[in-house]
Amino acid sequence: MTVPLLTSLAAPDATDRPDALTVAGRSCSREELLGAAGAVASRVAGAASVAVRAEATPETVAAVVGALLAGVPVVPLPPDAGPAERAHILRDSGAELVLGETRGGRREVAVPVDLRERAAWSGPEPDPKATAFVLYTSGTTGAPKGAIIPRGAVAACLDGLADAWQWTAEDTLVHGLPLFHVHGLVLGVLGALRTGSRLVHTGRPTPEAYAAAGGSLYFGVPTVWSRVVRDHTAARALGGARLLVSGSAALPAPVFRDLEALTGQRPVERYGMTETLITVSTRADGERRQGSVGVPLPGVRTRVVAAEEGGIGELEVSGPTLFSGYLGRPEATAASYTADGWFRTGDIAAVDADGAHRIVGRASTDLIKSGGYRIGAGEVENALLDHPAVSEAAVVGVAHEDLGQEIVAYVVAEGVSEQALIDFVAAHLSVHKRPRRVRFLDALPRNAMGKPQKKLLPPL
Ligand code: MLC
Ligand code: AMP
Repeated sequence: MTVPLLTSLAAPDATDRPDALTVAGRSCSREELLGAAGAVASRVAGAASVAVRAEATPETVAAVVGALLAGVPVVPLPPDAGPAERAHILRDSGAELVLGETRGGRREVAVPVDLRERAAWSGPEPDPKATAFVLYTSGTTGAPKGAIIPRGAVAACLDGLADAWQWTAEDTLVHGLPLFHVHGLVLGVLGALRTGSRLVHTGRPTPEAYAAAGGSLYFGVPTVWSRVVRDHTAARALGGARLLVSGSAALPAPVFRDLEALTGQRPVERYGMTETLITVSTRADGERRQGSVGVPLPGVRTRVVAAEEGGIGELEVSGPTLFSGYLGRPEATAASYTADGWFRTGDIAAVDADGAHRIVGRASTDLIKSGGYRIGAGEVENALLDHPAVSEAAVVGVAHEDLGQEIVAYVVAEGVSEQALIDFVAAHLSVHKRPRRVRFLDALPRNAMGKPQKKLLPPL
């Protein structure tokens, strides 16, 4: 028999409690969650896939769990997605139902989710090869692609992390990350439901909320940790936690150092991608070295394709946590693998003599990481070009103390303000994809072939 993906829900027991799950201040027990999710499962059973408007609420968790119980692939929708991004995700995924909404659009059927409902779900556990999620993620150009994540990959990743972090039902996990990406949803929600740990989602990942939550295990993107260390009172309040985990982008050295000074413990860094889930992590009982993301999870293999042995090069990975391809894009899927079946991460890495991995950069500057979000330069450029006043656009990521990188747009445009263009992208795509600064040029620097030369853009 297949082991249930959400192990702790399979048999609610004596460890259940009224606040087993808290999201943005509202709590429920695992038994209540299972009842509400059961009602969702019976409504969506048989659908090819369902979209979930992924606001940080307990209803979102019930919607995701309900669809997973019924074996229906979940397509998380960023709640702030503008019309273009939302339409793309719904069209491209073919999701028929949108959970968590009460009003249907032209094509989709809205399905309400009610935490007070109770229904038992008795369907069989779906096959580990079945799709758990289709997660939309940006490439260097074009619209986001849907990464197909099998249930077995989720299970392998979460079991690997439970092993690496000694993560058990005794833990209380705290974070406030968005529920439409791997970090906040797969690790941050399903991880708690698989290990049986209590979950406190703080709604927003603010230092004050983290300090007040009293957890044993904390997740954050580097921007969250950089804000925590600026709030000394909040940082000191985390001193009693068992493990502070950072991921989704490189943790700056000063933030690592300040976290150790203020909390008395070094953070644990782990590395992953939407397409691979988490593949490499520092272990709770291993050495926590600044700049190191640790060792491969159980079953994961890595190799660095470098010019010389021990040198830096592109990181390639293989193993049970990998996606099964981009939805409807066989060429893009094929291009993401080497001929001998390794996934090309696009990240530049080095492996130390003791096997610890360091991520030192990205092969393409057109993939931007801002606040831990992955944003394709091409997608923002296309959005800007949709504005009638813009004739040319080039988007880059510029080093930024708080966000890691900030999105900066260089445009050729007539009669439009910087703020109007920022708001246009925020409304069209989603808020975190907006440029933080716009620079107006007479023309973009181009080479003899007419191709824009981002390296020749003037400094800010
Ligand atoms: C600002 N706002 C606007 C706006 N400008 N709204 C509309 N139009 C505009 N022009 C509003 C926003 O709606 C929001 O409102 C508020 O301003 C703050 O937005 P922000 O400035 O963008 O937030 P910021 O403070 O920069 O956010 C920092 C952050 C966030 C760390 C909280 O970047 C974040 O949550 N990052 C996590 C990303 C993540 O989970 N990545 C994991 C990917 S998976 P309001 O009302 O909402 O406050 C992965 C795999 C792995 O990478 O390895 O983990
Ligand atoms: P995403 O698809 O949003 O999950 O983004 C994946 C990318 O985030 C990876 O390809 C890396 O570039 C980056 N990333 C994730 N974790 C880390 C980390 N610990 N250190 C450096 N970069 C990271």
